[in-house]
Amino acid sequence: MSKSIQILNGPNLNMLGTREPEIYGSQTLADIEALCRQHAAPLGLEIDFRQSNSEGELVDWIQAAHQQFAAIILNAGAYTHTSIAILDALKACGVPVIEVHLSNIFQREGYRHQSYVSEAAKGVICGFGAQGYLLALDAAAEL
Ligand code: CA2
Repeated sequence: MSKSIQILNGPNLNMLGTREPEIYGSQTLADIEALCRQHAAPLGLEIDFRQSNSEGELVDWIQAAHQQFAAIILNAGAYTHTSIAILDALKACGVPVIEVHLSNIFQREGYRHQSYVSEAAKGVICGFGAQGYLLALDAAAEL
């Protein structure tokens, strides 16, 4: 039976490909989802790929991940730097979390250097653009 991985994307990531390609690349979120599906299949992984601009909806999905998913790959967008609610949900859900960012958040503004998600994450991948999601799938396959 193949294992299922939940890939969650936070606010504004639905806008990828429309602006700031020098920071986030030119691929859309749909392009990234297609790449993830292609990459996951030979690893024997199924994926559930979602995006929300709402903090509460992300918390709901994380709460529901318990006993459904082998891992969560999370790009929480700007909530990374602000959301104790997402951190609490991640800590409680009992599912290993891999944090992903398209950009290298440590090369950017100071307010992006802090991640609340990292406290609950098994590992963090940032700065590799869309490739970071694929690296996270490789890591999830090893968990
Ligand atoms: O680098 C990442 O993946 C981020 O999680 C992306 C977030 C940012 O707030 C984090 O600090 C780092 C923002 C995603 C917004 O993406 C847009 C793309 C195009 C147009 C508008 C927003």
